[in-house]
Amino acid sequence: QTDDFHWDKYLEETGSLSAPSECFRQSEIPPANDFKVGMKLEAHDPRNVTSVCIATVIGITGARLRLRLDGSDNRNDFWRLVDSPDIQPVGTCEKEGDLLQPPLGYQMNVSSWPMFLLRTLNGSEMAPATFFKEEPPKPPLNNFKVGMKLEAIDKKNPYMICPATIGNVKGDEVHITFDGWSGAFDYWCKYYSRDIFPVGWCRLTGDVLQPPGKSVRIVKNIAKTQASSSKHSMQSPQKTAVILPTEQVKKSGRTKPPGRASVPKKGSSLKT
Ligand code: MLZ
Repeated sequence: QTDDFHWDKYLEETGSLSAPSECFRQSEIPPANDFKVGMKLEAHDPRNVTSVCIATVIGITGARLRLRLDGSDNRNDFWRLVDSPDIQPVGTCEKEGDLLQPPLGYQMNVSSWPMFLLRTLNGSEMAPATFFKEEPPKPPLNNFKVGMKLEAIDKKNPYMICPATIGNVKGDEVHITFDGWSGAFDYWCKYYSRDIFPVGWCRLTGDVLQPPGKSVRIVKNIAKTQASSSKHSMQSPQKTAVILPTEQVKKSGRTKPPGRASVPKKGSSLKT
């Protein structure tokens, strides 16, 4: 990675604050990731959450596992934290009197499932129970404020954790806006979502933090031009953002340029 992104510098440059770690449903000290590639475990099928399947650890990234359901294809991999309630040691399902299910999109005839299961588990390395960590508790209240910085999973590219800003807060939900990406990847989630992390999470876990996109929001500070009619200096970046191309846009050799890397035409929407 050529871009080297540093939160300290970035927070200073953008004059912003990071969301306190108590706001998140994450351990203050990230859980250790002891899993190894090839280990098997039980996981809820992300496409059919009521069924529990056998999954194989395909990759390790920070405190997360890249998982693939046994009997499924390689186009539906998913990522889970080692303290996710969606994963458990092999044998848990049976102990609870349930049956392991074939994944949605099981590639063979269902009649072959029991034998497939037997074969896939036979001689495989199963992740020990001690590797699975307990999910941290929900913080009691939504303490996020507009403008706070954080690290968040890009749901369209779930292997990516990216710098983000709280764009809006409504009840127990927060609007996650990705820095430098003009809205295309933004989403609403619960304040206690497991997909959002405090600033510094990736550095602590060894996961990869993507640099912000190149589409820079120039935020007009209304508070500066209109004396001080408002008590709140923290302005929602969404409302006054004008997106301009930066030097890096010209330099970068991206295959897909970030959307709207130009001053939008009058009447055109900033949201992508
Ligand atoms: N392939 C895409 C990734 C965009 C990721 C944005 N994350 C907020 C691109 O480079 O355009």
